[in-house]
Amino acid sequence: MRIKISEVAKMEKVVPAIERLKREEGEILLVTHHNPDGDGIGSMLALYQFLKKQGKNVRMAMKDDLPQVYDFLPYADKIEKLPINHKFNLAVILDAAGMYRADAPVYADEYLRIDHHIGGVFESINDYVDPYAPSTTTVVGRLLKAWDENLIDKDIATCLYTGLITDTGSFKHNIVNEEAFEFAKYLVEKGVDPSYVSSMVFERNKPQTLQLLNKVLSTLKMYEGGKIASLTVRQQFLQETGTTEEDTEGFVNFARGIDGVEVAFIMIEKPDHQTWRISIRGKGNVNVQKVAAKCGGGGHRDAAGCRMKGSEEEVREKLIKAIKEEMEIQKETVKIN
Ligand SMILES: [Mn+2]
Repeated sequence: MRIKISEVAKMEKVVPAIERLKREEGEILLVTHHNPDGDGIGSMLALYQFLKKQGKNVRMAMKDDLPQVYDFLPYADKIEKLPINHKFNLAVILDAAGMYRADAPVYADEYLRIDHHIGGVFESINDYVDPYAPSTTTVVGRLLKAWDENLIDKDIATCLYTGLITDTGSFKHNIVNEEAFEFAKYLVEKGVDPSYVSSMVFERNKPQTLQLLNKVLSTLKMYEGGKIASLTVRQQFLQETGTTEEDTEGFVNFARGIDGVEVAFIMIEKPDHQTWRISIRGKGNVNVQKVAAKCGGGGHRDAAGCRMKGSEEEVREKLIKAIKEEMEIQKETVKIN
């Protein structure tokens, strides 16, 4: 099911999330998930600027450092580090299945979730979550438009657009719908320069990142007659090339892009040598959100992730087993239909 732009346009003007933010006279903290991406950061920065214009007392924070590719975004230098040893009146978690995804304590009287992930934690009756939205910035965009469209300027639009292109893989993923393009058009009308944003986000690789990619591509393994592809990032690769986990962003797409591959994943070894961060990508046939959920993670139909403990071989085997199970379920569903 895809949400039609006409349905969005009809969205009621009284939105609980907006009403809650309007009412808040105290201190507001905006946060996003750890290992932050363009959608989480873009959502936070856009809402921050808008709330400032509304005269609100607002701050932003996240657990990790700002990935360098987002340093061009307006007000990115204002993002603080979690945890903040202070109790806020209201804390808003953006682009995450719950406050727990901040991966650090967040102290507030009340919590609010604005997001587009499937399922997740109910933080308050004012939560605004739409799993059919192409990005959290699309959800934030709807809120800001319904609140006061005139306050959306080029800076806010640029932050919203960044989330839109990063979460949709530049309009390539299954989550892309009519609203994604309508929203992009709207943001360009507000002054966004699409070519500038794309080159800032996607074309600032360091030579070392390509050296790392070279090593990671050599770990490619194929399973199930070429339907599953895996890549591995070992700590040793990062050390040898002087890179960090952040530099592996997008690598999984090389495996996803192989002809015949239905599910691709990348396993990234953490410094403790026993924890792995896994990103799983699908092409529409297999629901990778369900695969990630089996391993304690979450995400979307075509892009999901989880964390697992164990040796490289153990973790890879568990993942392949979970993917094969989901492929079987898919086959059964096709037969019934
Ligand atoms: Mn997102």
